[in-house]
Amino acid sequence: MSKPGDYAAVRADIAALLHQPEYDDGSAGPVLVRLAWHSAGTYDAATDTGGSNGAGMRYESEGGDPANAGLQHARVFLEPVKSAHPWITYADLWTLAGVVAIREMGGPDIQWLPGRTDFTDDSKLPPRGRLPDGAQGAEHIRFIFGRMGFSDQEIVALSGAHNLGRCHSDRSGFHGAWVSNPTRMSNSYFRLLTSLDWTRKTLPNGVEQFVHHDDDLDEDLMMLPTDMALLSDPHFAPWVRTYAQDKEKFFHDFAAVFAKLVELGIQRDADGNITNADNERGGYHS
Ligand code: DDH
Repeated sequence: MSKPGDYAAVRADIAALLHQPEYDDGSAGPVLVRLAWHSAGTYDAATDTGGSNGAGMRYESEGGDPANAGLQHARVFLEPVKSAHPWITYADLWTLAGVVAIREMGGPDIQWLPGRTDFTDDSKLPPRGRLPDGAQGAEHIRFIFGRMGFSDQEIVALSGAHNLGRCHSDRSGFHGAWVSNPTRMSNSYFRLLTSLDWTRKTLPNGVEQFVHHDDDLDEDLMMLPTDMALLSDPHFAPWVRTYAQDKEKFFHDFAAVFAKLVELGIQRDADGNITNADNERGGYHS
């Protein structure tokens, strides 16, 4: 067991588990990033509920939300890290794992601070339905991320996470990866979104997505309807083009907005200590 507070040791163990030859594209990284994002993306600024504190996905009401289908894989990957460092909370571990995975996959360094607590029951979990639905359009995206307090630019920067990982028919119903090298962080997602031709396709399960076929690739590339909406919306599209042209700017903005994401629902004093992590804060009661 490491010394409590030895986050470098936790980071090293997270980095060491990313290589998973039998899983997806060979890396646990993308699903860990999604776990971090879904743990935080329930935040509602108006009521100050949801967010990365609490690790609510350990409970059925949040963990069993269809929007979180498949994230048990991420939590199982992290269980040995939790056993080796039992002093870290799940809420800290899940957010830290996302940050470490992004860096290890060639992405930017993202500021991360510890101190989240784990709820000890399910009384303060956010209601289901706060995470985005890939079948929708720009209005829905702005509603969901506006609720968390993100601007149009921040929404587009965050969406660049789809440079990583893939959709699974048995999880979301969508199928395929956005880029051909989905375990390497870059701005390919934006470049492909702006430069390739995308055709609407109805999958055998009735789900509609967009695909690009290339004879040289093993499988079609894909975009969700929400990804395409970034390109058709007049306020999102300029940022898509900016990030397609400027990887450094994308990495810079992505690092800032992902750091903001994993802090949603967390209040800190000047020393960085969390002031509202005591399970007693006014929260949502289901
Ligand atoms: Fe996402 N995402 N996401 N996403 N996401 C999926 C996979 C991954 C939406 C829908 C889906 C973000 C925003 C949105 C990642 C990170 C982030 C899947 C496929 C769907 C569907 C799930 C599956 O079948 O396994 C929608 C809609 C939005 C939206 O903005 C409107 C954001 C903001 C992030 C982030 O990290 C900041 C990652 C990584 C994956 C790949 C997961 C994997 O297992 O691989």
